[in-house]
Amino acid sequence: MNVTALATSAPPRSPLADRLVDNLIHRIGKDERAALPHDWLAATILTVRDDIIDRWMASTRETHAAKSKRVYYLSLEFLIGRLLRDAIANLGKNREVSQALSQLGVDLAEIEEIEPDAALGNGGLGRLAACFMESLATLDLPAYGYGIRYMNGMFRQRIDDGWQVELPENWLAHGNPWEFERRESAYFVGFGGEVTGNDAGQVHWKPAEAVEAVAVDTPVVGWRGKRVNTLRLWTAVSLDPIKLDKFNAGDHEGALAGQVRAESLVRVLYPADSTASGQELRLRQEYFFSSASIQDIVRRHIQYFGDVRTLPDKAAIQLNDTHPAVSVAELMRLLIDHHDLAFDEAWEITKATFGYTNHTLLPEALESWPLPLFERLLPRHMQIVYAINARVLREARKADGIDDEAIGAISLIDEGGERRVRMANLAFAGSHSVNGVAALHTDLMKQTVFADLHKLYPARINNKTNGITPRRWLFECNPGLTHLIRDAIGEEFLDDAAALTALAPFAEDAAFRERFAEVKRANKVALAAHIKDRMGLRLDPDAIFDVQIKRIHEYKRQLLNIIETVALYDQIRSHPERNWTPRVKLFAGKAASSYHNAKLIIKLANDVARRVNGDPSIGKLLKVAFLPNYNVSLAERIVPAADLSEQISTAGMEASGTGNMKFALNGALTIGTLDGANVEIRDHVGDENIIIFGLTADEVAAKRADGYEPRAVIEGSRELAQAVNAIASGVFSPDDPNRYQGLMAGLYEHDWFMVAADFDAYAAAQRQVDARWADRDAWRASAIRNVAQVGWFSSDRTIGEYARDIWNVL
Ligand code: 26Q
Repeated sequence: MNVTALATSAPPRSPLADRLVDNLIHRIGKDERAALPHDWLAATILTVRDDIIDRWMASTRETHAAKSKRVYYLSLEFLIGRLLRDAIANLGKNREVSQALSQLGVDLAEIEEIEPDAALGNGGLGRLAACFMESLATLDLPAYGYGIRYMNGMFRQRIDDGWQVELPENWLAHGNPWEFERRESAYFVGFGGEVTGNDAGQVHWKPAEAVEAVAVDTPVVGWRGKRVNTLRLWTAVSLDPIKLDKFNAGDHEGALAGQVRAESLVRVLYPADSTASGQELRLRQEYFFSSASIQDIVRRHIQYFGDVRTLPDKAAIQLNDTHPAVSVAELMRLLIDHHDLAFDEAWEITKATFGYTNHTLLPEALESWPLPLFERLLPRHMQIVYAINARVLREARKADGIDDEAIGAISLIDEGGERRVRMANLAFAGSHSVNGVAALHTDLMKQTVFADLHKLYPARINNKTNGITPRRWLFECNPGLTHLIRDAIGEEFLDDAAALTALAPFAEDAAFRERFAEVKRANKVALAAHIKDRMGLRLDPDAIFDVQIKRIHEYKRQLLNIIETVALYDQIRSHPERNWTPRVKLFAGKAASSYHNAKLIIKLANDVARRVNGDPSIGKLLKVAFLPNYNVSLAERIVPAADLSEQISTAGMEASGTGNMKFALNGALTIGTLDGANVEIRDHVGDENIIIFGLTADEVAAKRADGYEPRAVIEGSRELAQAVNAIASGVFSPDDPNRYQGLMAGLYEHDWFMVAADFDAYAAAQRQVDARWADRDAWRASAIRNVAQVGWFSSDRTIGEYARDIWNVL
């Protein structure tokens, strides 16, 4: 080698860099010079995936050898987001991968950014399923997630002139290197048709149509790569392949009709949250994935253990809300019709196998299906539901203190008006455990929706307060804070989030507070740069970043926040001489496409933003932004940069909330009502480190019962009346002055969500926030105490409780 060659040669490549290039060439078909960022992303995923596969197979072998009980998490939603950073971090290969890529002139952070955000879910329930999958692998529990491989996930949101526009999402456009199609794991799923019986009492269901469900597997890596579990998502294939006779006769559409029909099952996620949209296709989706999953579980059990009667000893199936509740009838069908068990024995096995998690008490979100639809689509399951109902109602008749009214509430069939199948009652009856997702929510389940079922089966309802994975929601999204914590208290918290309590004394350490503030400021600067880049809006990183990001829903009360923002704007203009605290109000979230008021609230946030941001008399004191297309990746940017977390639902309506936990873990203070998990967050961080306001759930119920009169409340509050009237009269919508008249009239006329009732308390709490912010040391100390005290809200803790109390796998 001559001197010139020596001088210009690149540093030697690591073995990993060589593997990356090898994958780029042989699996992507590009050389280094031709590779685009997407090619590098795919090559990196394939390279990391190779390491994962070895552990994946080892995990499966171990489970098999130990004859372990398996956990099955059935969910119509898995909001997993991007997977590369998570996989690299959990394998502990951050430095190795980024160095190898940089030897190839590629920036890891840049390619991570172009990975599509897998949004196979709407919101909290779907994200919870994703956190649970990660914690199951972390706790080394053999577990499978079962769901649907939607071709189009949650819609992309564009904001056009302030209005939400829904665009199709296309996460599979560049292929998906994470997934493995398993053609051999395929099942028939039938719909409709007829049920016949013979003299021996055997029942035969002959469906009118059928599709094939094919498994597509994605590995889920636990912390430190200990275990790799499987997320098995079903896709649909037509049973009659392309009809060549039709195709040759020129009927191209007819030839493909079967595949198109099958594909419609997995085409798109229902973009509804907290409402049950009663479309037939939704019920078809629910049965499609339930049937395939239950068939797969039973097949695996027989293969490994031989006898279907030992199923509850070796399988625990958790129903994520009622969306998979038809699984109860499906397992009964398989046990009775295919495995020749008697009803009673099948019923005991079924109950011992299933657990059901409830995520909402909102009546409009409780799933029920018109009986004629259910019967037409699933005639055999309808018979089984009737048989289950007969059994449950017999037990109810025998029990003490259950009157006719209670019988009506316990029945799986709603007889009030058009008859409907109640999926929550089916799930409740078919499970040995029914859990709520926060302490308050579980109490309310016992008192309201499930009061009579609870009386009949008093040992069934239990609480499992939600959690979040600290890997994604601290280590990966906030490396600055993670390093700071590690410097202060060592590494134990990396494996046990509860060990974060060791950070508490550092709230009293002035030097630590200073470093903590620097980390937060850097996160705010980064978010501000992102917003400047995307929206052209300049934000002051020294202002309070006050954040409300979640699905847009009236019960979550974005409207309360916006009205208070308007009131504050008014106050600042009227009293510019006062010592106002600079604030940035950040909103993000999607509205269900059919939810008129939610979409109007998005428009209002944008109208207020335009007006406030363009008012020179306000300057830096107040800025408002609605960030488009909220998703997991955007949350990962926003959460670490927040100072104040808005958790302001009408008390009794938010089952838990999990965003509240993410913010507290990243050192934001919560302003919130005593709703959902806020109650337990307060218990952990202490009253002095959270700002609680407003009516309690009991007070809300009492006010409703007493006849609430919002008009009097609005007229009794000058600030509120002024803000509401300004919005109603078109101050923020000069192009269409009547735009918000209806929305504001709703507040005067009924105010279902008690915005007016809580307004003054909320506004006062916000001024308390200002006062606290003024004492920056005290604020930072509170923020540090939040970080220190919310390790309990790790999904590892939650999954540990499910494993011990419900699944019996610990
Ligand atoms: C039902 C039928 C038809 C179409 C759609 C639906 C549907 C889909 C999704 C109904 C509800 C959902 C989602 C509910 C949800 O996300 N609930 C949230 O669950 C979180 C995890 O437990 C809680 O923290 C939140 O409080 C709760 O709102």
